[in-house]
Order: sequence, then structure tokens, then C-alpha cells
Amino acid sequence: MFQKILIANRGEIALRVLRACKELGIQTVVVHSTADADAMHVRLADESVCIGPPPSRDSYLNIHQIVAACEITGADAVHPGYGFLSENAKFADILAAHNITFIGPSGDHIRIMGDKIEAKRTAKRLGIPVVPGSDGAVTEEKEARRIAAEIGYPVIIKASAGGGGRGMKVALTEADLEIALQTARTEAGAAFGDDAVYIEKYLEKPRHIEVQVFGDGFGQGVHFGERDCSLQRRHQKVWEEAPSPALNAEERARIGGICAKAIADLGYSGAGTIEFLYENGEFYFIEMNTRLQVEHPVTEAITGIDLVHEQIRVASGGGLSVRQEDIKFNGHAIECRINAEDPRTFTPSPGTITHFHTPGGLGIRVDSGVYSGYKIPPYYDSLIGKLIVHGRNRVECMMRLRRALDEFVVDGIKTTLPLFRDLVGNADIANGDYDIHWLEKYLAKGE
Ligand code: MV4
Repeated sequence: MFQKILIANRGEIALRVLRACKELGIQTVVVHSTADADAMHVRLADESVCIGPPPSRDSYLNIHQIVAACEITGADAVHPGYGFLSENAKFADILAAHNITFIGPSGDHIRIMGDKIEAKRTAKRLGIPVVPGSDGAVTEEKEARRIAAEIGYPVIIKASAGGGGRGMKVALTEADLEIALQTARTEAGAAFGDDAVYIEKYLEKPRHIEVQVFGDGFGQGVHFGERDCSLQRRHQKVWEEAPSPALNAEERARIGGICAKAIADLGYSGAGTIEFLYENGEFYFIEMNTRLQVEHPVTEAITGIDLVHEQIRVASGGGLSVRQEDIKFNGHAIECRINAEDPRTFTPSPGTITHFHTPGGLGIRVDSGVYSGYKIPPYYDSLIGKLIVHGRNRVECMMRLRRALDEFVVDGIKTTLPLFRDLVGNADIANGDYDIHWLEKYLAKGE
């Protein structure tokens, strides 16, 4: 097991990882920018190293500073959290070259999944159902026309170097195809320095359902069920739940089994998320994330397994603590992302939190690095905390969520809490009747 882990992140996830390290008896080092000197995780860590000024590229993305902080403190592993360097293959490779363990998959696996064409090709080869479309990159309009006619309109053109919703163009009919292809390629080239694009059938009303997987590094793979992340705005998830209200146990076991086998065959190590669009009872792979995700606590709530403990165990060569047959799904969990933003316009609202009071009681978890008197810096994303609620079933979970939202107090700044108080009383949400477009339509109506 590791002696000392360096946490290369900030905010609630830095605290989340720190807690797991403490429970495992591992020493902690945090790195932080000058803007984060007063952060909770900096106070709670055994050691801290200031690695630069506020802009992320000069601090949390500065690979050389982070490697130097490892060398100075004698850290033997790095946990990257999510965002920042968590899916940076070069970072994983550089750490390996310095004999420091990256708590995550190999640089090669990160690289494959970062290239969306290569990721899709790999998924298909491993037996995962994918969205119908081109086999690889498409450059010629003639070829695009042939593929689109074969799969049928509407189609979507996606950048291979994109992902997470960046660099996509929809063509509703053949008349839109030429312009969609040209603008997608030009924009991809400008944004990513790589103009490779691919074509897919455009699914009009899917849900976003993702499967949590783990590889043990010894050729075993398991799944921890799915999360439904359909409630999102501009590709930012707002509300996530497990299990998906749309799936039954049979569908769960089937797609989970396919994903677990794929992870085993790939020889993958660590946590991963296989993302699908789900429409008319069918799953369609879109991307794989090679990191721990923001919404991992809903999976922890229904399985009772600490996924960060598992990441650390696997990275240290100790394997997983569970086999597939040990993983049981219990009840229902919902996560609300509390952002320092206007609840209607989503404009960031940094500043001082004058009062912070979190809900408690059975089935309530709050993951947050903020406190009363904390000043939210303006340089980073606006997530200030996550409310995760667990109940024996979805109805109990929703009743408890409503109560928890009533107790939550954040004064001094605007937050997205009022949006969640509206959503928890909405009939479609109560029925689990929503797709990836539901929230944006709801917000546009101004209800
Ligand atoms: C799609 C799609 C419809 N059809 N692909 C957006 C994020 C990126 N991960 C993939 N995305 C989409 N890909 C096909 N073939 C619709 C989306 C999409 C979306 C997906 C998941 C969650 C929210 C979304 C919002 C808009 C579009």
C-alpha cells in the first residue's frame, strides 16, 4: 500500500479523496494555487505545497510543478480527482517515468478513450453496442452522403478530439450535410488542432445512462450498475440518480455484464465510466471516461462501496475488495449539484458565503469543501457542493430530498438550490419521465 498520496485537485473532490486516504491510514499531500490557501482540504491535509498563481494552467495543470511537489514531499502516488489532469495521458506517462503511481488507468488506455473515433472502434471490437455510423474519420462529402443515406437522417457530425458535447453538428436532411461537415471540420481543427470528424445517426430523445466499471489490473472487470444523468444543461449535469428510472434489473444485468467483460478484455485498471444514449430500449455507446466522476456518490450510496478506496487498492496492486457477485444494489440515490450560480441564468456567483448550514439525518450525504465565511474564488468551476440522498426506493428518496433541500442554507451568494426545490415537486421528475432535453425545455418555459 502507498505511504503518501498527493492529491492533484481542489474543492469537494480534493476533500473526498483526502477522507479516503485518512481512512486507509495513508499520509496526504495537497497541492494548491495561491487562491486556495484557505481551502478546507488544505487545512486538513498532512502537508501542502503551493504550486502557483490562480489560473489553472499555472497551477492545477502545471505537470512539472506537481511532479516537483511529489519529489519534495516523497509522495509515492497521485490521485488526480476529476477534471484538470485526470484524463491527461502525458501526465500518467510522466508520473510512471518518475516511479510515481498515477491512481487511474494506463496512459495508453487514457489515450485510446480520449480519441473518440478510436474509443468507439475499441468499444465495438469489445462487443459494446455503438451508435450506427461511419467506421472512422470522414473527410469527403461524397462518403458522408453515402453513410448518412445508409443510416438515415438526422445525422450528427462529431469531432474525434471533442467529447462532452464539444464540436458537434446536426444535419437534419441531406441539404444540411455539406455545411455541417465543413463547419464541424473547421471548428474541430481550430478548437483541438485535429480536424478528424465522424458521423452517427442522431438520436432525438435519448436518456444519458452511464455504467460504472472497474478493472482490477489483473484482467478482472466488474460493474457497479448505472447512473441516469439525463438532467443537464449545456452539457453540465445538474441531477444524477442511481438506478436509472428507465431500466429494469434484467437490462441492468445485461448492459453491466457487457461492460464488465469489455473492461476485463481490455486489461483496464481502475475506475471508468461507459457512457450510453438509451432510446427505445436500446443502448448506444458514445464515450468512455477514464476517471472518477463527480456523480460517483450515487453509486456508492446504492452499493455501499467506497469507490475511492477501490481506486487506491487497485492502483497499489491490491486488487478490488469485491467480486461481481458481492455487488448488490440497495434502494435509490439522487445527487443535486449545488453551484454558486444564479438558479435561472446560471451566471456564476462567486463571493463570501456568510452562512452555510447542511442538512443531516438518515440517508443524507453532503460532499463540500466550503464553510461559513469561505470566499469562493472566481477562477474555477462553480460547484460548491453535492447533496446526495439515499432511500429504500425512489419515492422515499424524493421525500427525503425535499426535506433535505428545505434544511439547506447557503447565504451570501446565489446557488442552484432553488432550482432543485422546484424540480423535486415536478410531476415529470416524480415519474422519472425525462430525457436529455427535458431540463433545457423546462428552463425555457420559465415555469
Ligand atoms: C449524441 C446525441 C444524439 N445522437 N449522439 C452530447 C455530449 C456527448 N457526450 C454526446 N452528446 C450527444 N451525442 C448521437 N448520435 C445527443 C448528444 C447530446 C447529449 C448527450 C448526453 C447528455 C446530454 C446531451 C445534450 C445534448 C446532446
